Amino acid sequence: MTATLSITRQILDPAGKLCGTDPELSPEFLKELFVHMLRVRAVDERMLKLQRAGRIGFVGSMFGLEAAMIGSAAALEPQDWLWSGLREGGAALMRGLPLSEYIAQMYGNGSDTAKGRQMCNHQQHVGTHYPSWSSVIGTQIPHGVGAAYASKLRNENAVHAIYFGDGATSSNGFHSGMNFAGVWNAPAVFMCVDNGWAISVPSGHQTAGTYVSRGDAYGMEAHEVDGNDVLATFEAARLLVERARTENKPALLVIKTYRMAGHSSSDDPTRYRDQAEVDRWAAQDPLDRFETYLSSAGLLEQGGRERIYSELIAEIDDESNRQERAPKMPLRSLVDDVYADVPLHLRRQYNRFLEVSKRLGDAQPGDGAFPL
Ligand SMILES: Cc1ncc(C[n+]2csc(CCOP(=O)(O)OP(=O)(O)O)c2C)c(N)n1
Ligand SMILES: [Mg+2]
Repeated sequence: MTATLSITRQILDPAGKLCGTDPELSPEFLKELFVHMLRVRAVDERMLKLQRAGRIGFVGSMFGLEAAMIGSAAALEPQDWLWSGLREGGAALMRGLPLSEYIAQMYGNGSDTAKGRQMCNHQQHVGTHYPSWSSVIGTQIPHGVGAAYASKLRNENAVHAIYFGDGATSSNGFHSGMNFAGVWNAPAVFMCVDNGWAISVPSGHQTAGTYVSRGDAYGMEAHEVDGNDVLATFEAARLLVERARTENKPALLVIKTYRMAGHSSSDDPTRYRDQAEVDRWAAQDPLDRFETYLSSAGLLEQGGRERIYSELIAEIDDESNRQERAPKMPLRSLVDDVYADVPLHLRRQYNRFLEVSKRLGDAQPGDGAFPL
């Protein structure tokens, strides 16, 4: 029987002071973590503004979750996989999803690698092992476990980090995925991002027990960390990821944090939660906490955060402008990729659609080349 790992719930207290063992990470790595966290916030802020301005369709906010996603995903190696729940786009950017592809997907334009077939804000990236994710809660969990088992059989030395929210712990996928991972000893780390809410359902309503106790139920080690503490989250994820890699031991990490904004750009959280609760969590802001720590360690100069933030915003604005001007996806992509020869009923539908788009002035140059 392997010994339980020694994992601390908190390393930085909400005031940014060291309260656990210093993980002694290099100054470069610490600064990188901070920039990645700031990028998440900057992307979030800009995408929400674009959505409010009617330029893009939908945004699932990452506000408040910066330490949870960056800290945990920073523990992954390039050969590892990240199976997204709903809000790990910022972690994907850190792992190499190009900002241009991220924003192209937001616009669903001609550069979108999903060809506009996914819902807005549902990115994917082959190069960094970031599979396209589904809005259907919990479906990524058994997919990730199956892929983790395949990696084990192929000796790929890859760990699969499977992200999901507190709400997803009530899905079939969660239970069957955890069970198979335990039975198969799959190299999977289950990242349960408990952000307080599943749309309007508080996280305390998903189970009469605790999330961390679910590990026991499926024969795997489980820990809870303060998800607003990037150092504690990173350290915990690092230990569990390395054990999964070296011993094929799955594990559950409950990352306790708070979704500061609405569930999505379509939600109004003031209808179901108190401002006092939001204010309590604002006082634990993961970026403020880490900024204080870095400043006191002499790793961030005065005004450093503002400087980095405005550089990130400039880069995002520049890319958003480019993607807004990019050509649209050709209409014929509607009937591409499924049949070698487009069948008659789809040709008819396509031709009717082409007529409508011509009438509305939406047809792109070249679209007319395809009436069949
Ligand atoms: C199977 C299924 N049921 C319901 C929904 C509607 N739905 C979308 S997101 C969501 C809540 C998800 O909460 P959680 O897992 O905590 O993730 P979070 O949004 O907090 O990141 C629900 C119920 C869905 N998409 N899929
Ligand atoms: Mg949630």
